[in-house]
Parts: sequence; structure tokens; C-alpha cells
Amino acid sequence: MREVVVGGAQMGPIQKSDTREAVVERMIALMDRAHEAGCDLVVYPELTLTTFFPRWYMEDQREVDSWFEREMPNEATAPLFKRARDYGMAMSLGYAELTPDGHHFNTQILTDKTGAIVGKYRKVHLPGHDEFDPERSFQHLEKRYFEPGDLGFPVWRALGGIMGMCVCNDRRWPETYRVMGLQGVELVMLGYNTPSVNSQKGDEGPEKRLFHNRLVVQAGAYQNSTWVVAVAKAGVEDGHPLIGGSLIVNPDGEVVAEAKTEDDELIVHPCDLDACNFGKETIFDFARHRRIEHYGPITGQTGIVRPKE
Ligand code: CDT
Repeated sequence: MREVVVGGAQMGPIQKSDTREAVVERMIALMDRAHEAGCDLVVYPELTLTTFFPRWYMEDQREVDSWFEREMPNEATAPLFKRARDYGMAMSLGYAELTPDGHHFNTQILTDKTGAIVGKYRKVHLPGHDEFDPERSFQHLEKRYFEPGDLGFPVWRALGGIMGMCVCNDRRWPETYRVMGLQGVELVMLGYNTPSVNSQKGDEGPEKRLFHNRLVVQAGAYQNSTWVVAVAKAGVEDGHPLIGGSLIVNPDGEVVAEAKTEDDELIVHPCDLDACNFGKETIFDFARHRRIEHYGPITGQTGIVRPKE
């Protein structure tokens, strides 16, 4: 048995006016609870430190950059890294990354139990649009503020297993999990900010959104025989609701822990990484069963190519 006790640290809403320091205090309170629960690892959501700023249209690049972190840890997050080190707890958190040479990414990192950053992932599948869209009931400007991640979908040996990360919209894409699955991933960590309503389809509300959230996370876990921990930033941010529903899914695709609120809430599960072995050696033994000679279109084209009429 290779057990990792995982805490999913769902965050309630973060308003535009909230400071990073105030958010970090809330994150530390969740970490304290994770420590009491015996967690080895705590996972925070996408863009944990701020409101989900891509809902706001901005033209001034200085204003845009004010939502980004130029280094990690920095002054605001140093107390969080210190607490993690004191507890000997690994953590994963999402933030907007501005690199020294001026690139903008939607990033998730993994630290080991000494607080050292051992993994970095940059969101590949950026949803939304890059110009103001008057047709939408609210904006989703990730394509304006971020570049697509340039690191692929790496995995890392940590906590006695093989760990992977992705961010929010990435979880809807089977390619995300499969690329990590092909590297033997045993625990995928991801955070999300998912609006409770579809800005382009008013009758798609939170029930459907929560259904899709479970559907994609459970499918990704089962089809790659891996644990997945998916953690929300939830609740109403400056009038804009986000779903909760943070969950931990086992390698059989079953939900083993799920958040009940749209607030700061910790979900915990002891994840035995050896539970991944059975699926990886049987129905999803990729080496025996995959037929790559038929998969060319998956990497050879993006859009649909329909047969001629
Ligand atoms: N943050 C993020 O990627 N949100 C997207 C909203 C897309 S609208 C379905 C998500 O996939 O949840």
C-alpha cells in the first residue's frame, strides 16, 4: 500500500477587493485543518490567490499584470510556504504567472514536503475569447490574458508515486489525462473556476455544470486508472456565481469525497496509489490494447473533418 492522504482545499469566493494576504490567511486555515486530518498533500484551486479576473475586460496591461505573480513564493505567499514546510505537507496551488521575460500563464505548481517547488504545469486548453463579446452574459477572457501553456503535460515522481497536474478546462479533454496516463500517472491534481451558468446558453445552470464536472473527472480517472482530485473556487464573486462540487475520484472512477458547500471547505481521502495498478495492468494496459495506427487524427488535426456529402 502506498497511501497519500489528500486534502482538497475548496475556496469560497474571492472578491475583487480582497487582498492576497487575506486569501493566504484563509488558505492557511484550510492547511491547518488538513494537518489535523493527517494530510500529506493539500490541493488548492485554479488562480487561488485572486478573484477569477478573466471575467473582467481590461485594456490597460498594467492593470492586467496586477493580477499576476512575478515570483513564487513571494511576499504574500511566503507564510503559506512556511506553514507547509512546518507541517511537512506537500501542496499544489494555481496562480497567474508572469515570467521574467514577460509571458503570461495560468499555472499550477506542486511542492514537496520541504516546501520546494518540484513541478510546474501551465494550462494548455484556454477557454473563452480574446475580445469583448457583447453577445455573452459575462466575459471569459482567458485567451486575452494568457498564452497556452508551453510545458505539455509532464508528470513528476513525488510522495512515493507519479503525480500530474492540469487546470480547469483541461479536465474536459481526454487528451489531457491520456498524455499523463501514458507516463503512468497515479494522482492528477487540478483546480477550477467554473461559472454556474453558461454565458452563451442561459438555460444551462449549476446542475448541468456540476454533472459535467463529475462526468469528465470520473471518466478521466477511470480511463487512465488514476486518482483525480479536482478542487473548485466556488460561490459568488462580485455577483458572478461559480460551482463548488470539489471531488476526489478513485481509479475505478468512483467519487470518494465531495464538497457540500460553496465556501472554504476541506475534503479528505486516503488515496492508495497501488489501487491504480489493477486497471493499468488489465483493461487499460495501454501497451497491450492501444491501437495507435488508428489514432492519427487526434494529433494530426484540430477541427472536425466530415465525410463528403
Ligand atoms: N477556468 C476555466 O477554465 N473555466 C472553464 C469555463 C468554460 S465554460 C464551460 C471550465 O472549463 O470550467
